[in-house]
Amino acid sequence: MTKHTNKLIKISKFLSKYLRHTPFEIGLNIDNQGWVNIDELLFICEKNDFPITKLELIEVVKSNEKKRFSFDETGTKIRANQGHSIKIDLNLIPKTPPLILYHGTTRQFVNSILDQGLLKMSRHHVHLSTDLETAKKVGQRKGEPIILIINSQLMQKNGFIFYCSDNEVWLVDFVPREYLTIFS
Ligand code: HQG
Repeated sequence: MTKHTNKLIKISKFLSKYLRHTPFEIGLNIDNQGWVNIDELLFICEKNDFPITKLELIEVVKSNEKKRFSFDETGTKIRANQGHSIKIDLNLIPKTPPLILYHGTTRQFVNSILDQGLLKMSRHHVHLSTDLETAKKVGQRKGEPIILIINSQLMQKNGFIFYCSDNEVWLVDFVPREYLTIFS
């Protein structure tokens, strides 16, 4: 991995932490829709011994493989597209999901999930994907991956509301166990 790629990954991790979870830890002002002023962010990064240039920030937003971040239409603010644990309102609009969705998890959680259903834990929503590959990658982060199939069509029919973030992550409050099947 080149030094440059390595830096971009570090920036992405830094932004994920502070734009989703702990902005106040470094004194970052975040509005109720998750937006942070870019100049203020760059200033605060510098103050916290993590200097970033505007060009690097633009490159991270553009090249991020999961499109984790967006600039606003004025180009003066940035936010994470999903994954927050702090209370913000992304103004998500309910959307009809595909017939099925996937959730990647780890073997150690499976019994509990099949018992309690899928819970959002510390995030705002349960995160689901349209493709197996993404689910597998998510599951692999914490151990042996297990993929669950969610009968999203039936859930929607039964009144559950689905949202889709700007970076195509499907979101729902809760998935009761009766809508879950183990894929692998
Ligand atoms: C598990 C990454 C026991 C759930 C990814 C997961 C994703 C249960 C963990 C995004 C449970 C929560 C989110 C239950 C759920 N009993 N365990 N009843 N219900 N769980 O990190 O979905 O790279 O909050 O299976 O790509 O893993 O950060 O959620 O393992 O899109 O952009 O509880 O984070 O995106 O873990 O990952 P997380 P997640 P980024």
